[in-house]
Amino acid sequence: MGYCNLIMGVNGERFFDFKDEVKEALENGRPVVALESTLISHGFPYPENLKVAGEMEEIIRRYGVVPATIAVIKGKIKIGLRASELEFMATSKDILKASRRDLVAIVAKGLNGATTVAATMLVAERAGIKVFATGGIGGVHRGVEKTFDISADLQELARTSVAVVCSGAKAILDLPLTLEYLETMGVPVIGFGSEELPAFYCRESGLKVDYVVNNEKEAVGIIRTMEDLGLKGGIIIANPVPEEYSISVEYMNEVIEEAVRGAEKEGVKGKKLTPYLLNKIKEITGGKSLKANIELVKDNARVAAKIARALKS
Ligand code: PSU
Ligand code: MN
Repeated sequence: MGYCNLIMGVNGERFFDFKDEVKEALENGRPVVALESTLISHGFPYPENLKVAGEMEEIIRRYGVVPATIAVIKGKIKIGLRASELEFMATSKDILKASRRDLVAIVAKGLNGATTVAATMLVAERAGIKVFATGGIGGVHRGVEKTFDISADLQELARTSVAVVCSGAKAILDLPLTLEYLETMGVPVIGFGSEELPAFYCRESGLKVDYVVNNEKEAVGIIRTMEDLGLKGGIIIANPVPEEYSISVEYMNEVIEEAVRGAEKEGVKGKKLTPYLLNKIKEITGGKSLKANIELVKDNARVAAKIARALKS
């Protein structure tokens, strides 16, 4: 019986491909941080996507932690991407967006999928990875009363035990409704040195988080308590974008409203909506949003690495 069977349960092994360094780290109880691939394939443009993906991994390594970027390539669930695979995810036009509901078909049909927060969480949990860094989670979309568009990330957070370090939910969402949904689902929302839920490009949103931790040790206290109480489900560790890259809420709201109007006019919806809006916002802000996005994901990688390391000590 191979390594995967031990941690994956029965019959899963043939679907997984662990990068050597990740496998070794997991076997030896060394800290690992999971990273998603939707932000590489659909979130950032090329070549920034490849650069950021590499930088996130490098930052994590600096803390003695092993990065495991998760994706599906030709039907194999990759836990840790090799350089050529990272490049493939950053450049190929042939990559589907893989959330929970897509994962099974993409694997069964041997296709390529970039994993969202939801899919990355579920794969990370299977692999025994407890900390995951990303930009922003999905959530309740503006105009939900007409579209019913609520990201599967929120349901995943309710049931999958991984701590997600992020800069809140994407600013394009309805943040008050996203918080309400998370409350209903029982997901702890913890500010990392911040009393407010960050709004992705902005440090502030005007919405309070439930609780604050001031460092990685306190974050570990929350994660361990949840585990020891036998409570299943994710935890949101909300880390605001570094001050110097933060964009003002007022300006960002105008930009987002313009982008949302564009999507309505062009009839963009469903899984195409998030990439469309992010791209539109980048255009309107003349790249300022892109810079903020890059810096916030890097900072989240840093915080996640510190938490993963502290979890092992
Ligand atoms: N944040 C970004 N870029 C992205 C995403 C988030 O800056 O591409 C992705 C994440 O992978 C998240 C997904 O899980 O968007 C949510 O998509 P949806 O709303 O379709 O569930
Ligand atoms: Mn959606």
